[in-house]
Amino acid sequence: NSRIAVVPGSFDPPTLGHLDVIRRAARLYEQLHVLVVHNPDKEAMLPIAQRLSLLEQSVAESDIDSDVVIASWSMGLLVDYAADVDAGVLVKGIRSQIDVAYETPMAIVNRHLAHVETVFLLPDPAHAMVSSSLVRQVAALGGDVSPFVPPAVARFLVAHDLSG
Ligand code: COD
Repeated sequence: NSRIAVVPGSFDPPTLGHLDVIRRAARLYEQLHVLVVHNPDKEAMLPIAQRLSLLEQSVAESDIDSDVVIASWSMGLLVDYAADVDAGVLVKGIRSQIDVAYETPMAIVNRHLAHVETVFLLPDPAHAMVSSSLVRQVAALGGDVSPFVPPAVARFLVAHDLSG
């Protein structure tokens, strides 16, 4: 179903760049699934349950008012989740040539595996340089992450002594 889309990511932690992609994808599709996927290539800062809770709060506190489901997936292929919820589209944000190089083979494999199309959204220039890894680094070194993350994430990082 091309009216149902999945926005997958590590969201460790969610950033304003993520929220921008979610906001714009929510305007394009009737139903959006924001999916926290464990990325085995990256060492995690936050447990999956915490990322889910921060995404819930961030979307609830934002101006996004459409049908957004927040879930996690560790049972196998991303396209298996898409099939479960009848989603025909994956939405990814593209910040740079590095993202293009990383995402292109995955998009092609996913189309072969399940006829799922991947749609790439270009970032809002205001948030184009923001990444979870940059936020983790600033937080670890005691910097102020509030310009880069939704208020709920900034509050959490400060409260847990992970920032500021
Ligand atoms: N502006 C715009 N977009 C952004 C920004 C920003 N500032 N920051 C991040 N994004 C985009 C990213 O490009 C990405 O599309 C999405 O937001 C999530 O980003 P991250 O960093 O949270 O997540 P990643 O890059 O670690 O994503 C990991 C996935 C698990 C989504 C990825 O590895 C994946 O699709 N895996 C599929 C597993 C699978 O089924 N494999 C087999 C077939 S390929």
